[in-house]
Amino acid sequence: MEPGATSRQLRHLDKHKHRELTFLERDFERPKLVLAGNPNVGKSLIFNALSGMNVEVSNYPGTTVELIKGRFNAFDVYDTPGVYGVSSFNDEECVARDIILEADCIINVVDATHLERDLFLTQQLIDMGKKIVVVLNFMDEVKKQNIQIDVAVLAEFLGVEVVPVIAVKRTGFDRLSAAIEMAQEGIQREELHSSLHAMLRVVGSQAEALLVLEGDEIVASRHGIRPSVLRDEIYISRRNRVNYVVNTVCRDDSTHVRFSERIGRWALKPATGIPMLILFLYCAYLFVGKFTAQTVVNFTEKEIGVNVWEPWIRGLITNFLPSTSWWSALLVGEFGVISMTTTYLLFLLLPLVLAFYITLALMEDSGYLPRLATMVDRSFSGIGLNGRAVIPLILGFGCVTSATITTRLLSTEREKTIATAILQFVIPCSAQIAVIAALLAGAGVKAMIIYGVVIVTVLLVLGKLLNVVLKGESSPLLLDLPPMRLPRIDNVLRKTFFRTYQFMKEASGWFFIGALSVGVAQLTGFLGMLERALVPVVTNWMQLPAGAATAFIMGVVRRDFGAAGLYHMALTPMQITVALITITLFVPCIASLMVMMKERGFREGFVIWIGTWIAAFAVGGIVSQLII
Ligand SMILES: Nc1nc2c(ncn2[C@@H]2O[C@H](COP(=O)(O)OP(=O)(O)OP(=O)(O)O)[C@@H](O)[C@H]2O)c(=O)[nH]1
Ligand SMILES: [Mg+2]
Repeated sequence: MEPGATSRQLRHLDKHKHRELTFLERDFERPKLVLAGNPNVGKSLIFNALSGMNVEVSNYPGTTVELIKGRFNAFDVYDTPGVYGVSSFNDEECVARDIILEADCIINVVDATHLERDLFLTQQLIDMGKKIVVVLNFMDEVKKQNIQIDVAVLAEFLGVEVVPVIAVKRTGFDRLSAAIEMAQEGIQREELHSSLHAMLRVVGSQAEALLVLEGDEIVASRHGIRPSVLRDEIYISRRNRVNYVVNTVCRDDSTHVRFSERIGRWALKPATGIPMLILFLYCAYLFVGKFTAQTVVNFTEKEIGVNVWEPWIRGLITNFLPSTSWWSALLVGEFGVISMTTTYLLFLLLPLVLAFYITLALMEDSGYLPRLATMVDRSFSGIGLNGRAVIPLILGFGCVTSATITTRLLSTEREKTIATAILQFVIPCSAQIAVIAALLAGAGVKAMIIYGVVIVTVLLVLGKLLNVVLKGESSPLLLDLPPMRLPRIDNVLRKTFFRTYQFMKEASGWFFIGALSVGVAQLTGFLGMLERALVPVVTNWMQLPAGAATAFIMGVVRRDFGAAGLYHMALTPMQITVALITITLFVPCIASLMVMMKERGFREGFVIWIGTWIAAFAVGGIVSQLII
């Protein structure tokens, strides 16, 4: 059975064969329209327009890491990860390769400002004998940069429809439907004919025949044959053909270096890049840490949550239930499922998560994030990673769960393991940061410094350790730098809205479950028992009040929930430091544990999970013995 969407559909079919069989069979037969192109060329934006869905769009290569399926007219339309060619060198390519092989029609999205780079894939798709439509995107940039492209001649050279569009403005999309109807095989190069025909007889499909000729081991092994050694020869002649086409149809009249390009270069050089990074972090701190976490949250949490919402809902509930009853304790008591959870979710977490995602979207869409990756690349090699890892690690400060998924954009399993472990051990998520920042601000500068030093030390030791223990070494950074652009407000807002919505949706359930279980545990006396069991560790070893055990137990459900539990305890600044270090290093929330198990497998996920328990209590205790 072929991997990719088909096998998933078949599995699905298998699982549900008792019901909806006919519906699924029809579903299975729908023709496949596949969006394919280099990374960061606007595939997902076009996919959203066609399917009416809302997949993530960002100004960095590697935004899409798996297949996404939607509907467009009579087609199943697929968004794919960006690739420079159809081959099997990395995970993204394998995902894209299989769906491209199965495609009935391909929309090849091309960045018109990078024709030389992008048409290589176009020509390969044509050589594969696929029906394609070329979508020439970024025509706004083409105009701005004074590049002249003769679209009609390009279409003639390729032998397929070429549709110029500006995906961000949805200009040119009206021609797309008609072009898809007229999709056809392009002009294949004659020099390939004889070898292709010979291979075609063996493997039965022209597309696969080409890949075998190009030395694709996976496709060759599917047919039980050895891959050919013609790759270099085919690549060179394809490159020559593309250069010839581009030289004929395209004239680049741009003379001056644009300001955005200059900023892009400054961001890369340490002399200018480091001050830019500091300025950026300072602005982010002003916006997230000061304006949102203090001004906004003070208002929403205290004025709305504690002063208005909680008394109101408590009054309402106690109208129906006596205030001393079990029910009212569960609903509006200390860990009230309705009172405390709602205040915490809506009036504390929501503004912070919104602010964080706005900052992140601005970073992504401006093209700054990959530049940051390039700049920090060297310092990451010591912990077995390359600069690419800055993307999941920074995303982790938003939500460790979704960041764990983006570790897929790292090239090797080894790097994915290291980055996942770092995320789960040391990176606090946005909700947790808020509580940590507020508590540390109250505890003073010494507490902040100790906290920072300990966490960074654990990060470095963990990275170094894994770098030594795991076989292999860090791979070089291969990142195509997107141009710096002014972020589009509509995309920033759309992304922020959807991510925040997803986050809140995912978080709320766990918060309610957490509050409910803690509430029940408290009422049944189970909490007291657990606390007593943890007390020797918490009081003797970590020198914290016995109540901190409750916070740690809540942290098993959600780390930030645990941190929030420390909020109302009477702790000395050094106790706060120890408690925060422990809760930061402590087990990830259940949602991210699930995602980690899914991404890294049960065994590895479980080892990391147990590791966080040990590290949290060991490091917390050692620090406590040293400073309290
Ligand atoms: N100026 C301009 N920007 C565009 C255009 N089309 C896409 N973009 C921007 O290009 C970036 C990449 O868009 P995506 O849709 O995420 O690209 P993708 O091909 O799906 O990228 P990967 O999933 O990483 O392969 C985003 O910042 C878009 O806003 C366009 O026509 N003009
Ligand atoms: Mg994409």
